[in-house]
Amino acid sequence: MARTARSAAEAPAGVPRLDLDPFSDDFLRNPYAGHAAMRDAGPVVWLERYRVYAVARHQEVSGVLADHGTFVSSRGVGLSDFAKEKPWRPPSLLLEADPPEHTAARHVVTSILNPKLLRTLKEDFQLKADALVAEVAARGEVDGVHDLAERYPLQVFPDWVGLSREGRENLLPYGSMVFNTFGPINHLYEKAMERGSRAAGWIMEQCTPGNIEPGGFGAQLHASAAAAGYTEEDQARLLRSFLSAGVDTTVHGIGSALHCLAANPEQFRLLKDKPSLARAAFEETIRHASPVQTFFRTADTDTEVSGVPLPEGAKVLMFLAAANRDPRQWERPDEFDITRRAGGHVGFGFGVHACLGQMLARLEGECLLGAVARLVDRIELAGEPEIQLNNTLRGLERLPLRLTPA
Ligand code: HEM
Ligand code: OVM
Repeated sequence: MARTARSAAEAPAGVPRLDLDPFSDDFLRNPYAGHAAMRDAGPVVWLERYRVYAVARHQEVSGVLADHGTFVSSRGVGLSDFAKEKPWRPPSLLLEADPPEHTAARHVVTSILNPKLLRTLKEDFQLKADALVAEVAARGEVDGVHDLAERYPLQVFPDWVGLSREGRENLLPYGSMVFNTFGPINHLYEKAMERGSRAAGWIMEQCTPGNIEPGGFGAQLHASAAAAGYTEEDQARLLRSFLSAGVDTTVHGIGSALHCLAANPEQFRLLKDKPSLARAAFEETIRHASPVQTFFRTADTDTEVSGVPLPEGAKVLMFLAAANRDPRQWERPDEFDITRRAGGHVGFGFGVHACLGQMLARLEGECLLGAVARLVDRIELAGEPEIQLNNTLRGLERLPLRLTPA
């Protein structure tokens, strides 16, 4: 090895070192002190435990996201480096790909998933949200996670994709597994694998062209991919992305929104006075709660971030959630304020990999919160919320609520 070359796994000189474990139960339960410690230690820090670099300020997180040529996704967006370890499933053609292959796969999707198509969904999504919220509000004491945050996406999303009615209970365990596998092989990873592997068979079956309802998004995606020359196997892998990323994320987004509104009555009052704030309330939830907390990149060449040199092969952990509460970027970052301008948050990522489903996620959030604004008079916590631990996602397992119908 050349004298000056430093392997990616060695501790670098001059970079602040922290020994916190961002995938421990304690950290995942309350990540905010750890986020602040990383932001304040420097623009780039070294996490001893996993021998990775981390960025937690808004500027550096956005910078790494923007530089997709240096900080690649094709070596995996979790802790594992696909150049050194075999991925646990065939890599995503979207999330775990780089241009030009990634660009081609994005086009397959964006040619059918665009703002115009989404406008055609709005009426149906709103009717379903209104019916569900009216029914649940009449019951009084409910679990905001099970009765609203899970039920709504689990109704509208699989119908939109065109999945079979049977087996939909596999969607959440599969998503939970996928997001846990971006972290280290800890107890969360292992438990999720155990539960999710049973779901994986059903998921892959659903992804096979021909096994899906004609006319739905899934069938359109297959047609779009086939027209672009993708094999049946790759058509299935593209649809797999949507079944991986499309449910747990919105469940956690809606659950966190309900929690924030119950915990901040003055914000709920603002929303009730002006239900058209529903979309802004959901956006602020994504900033404030960041359902997707982290993703990694891998430096594909020797490089630097804000003057800190990084060697080829370095894994960089991007704390989207910490960037979304960086006081260098936001006023009163820890406050949930549905009237703030939350634009510029990185909760849906940024750059070429920015969330492909963000318009659908916003539509779900807007419809559900709009229904709550119009059909619920009071929303109160009726017990302690319980967090659901996941190596990548932040959200609730249980949210005891008392609802008073309007
Ligand atoms: C990508 C968050 C909902 C499909 C992403 C990324 C983030 C994210 C942070 C960027 C990944 C990266 O840079 O490596 C969220 C959040 C959601 C949400 C917070 C809900 C509140 C959805 C939904 C779908 C979806 C509903 C599907 C309908 C995808 C896909 C990608 C992606 C396919 C990969 C895009 C690419 O790599 O080019 N999402 N997402 N997401 N999301 Fe979402
Ligand atoms: C994918 C995928 C999986 C998980 C998350 C995600 C947030 C994408 O298979 O493409 O985006």
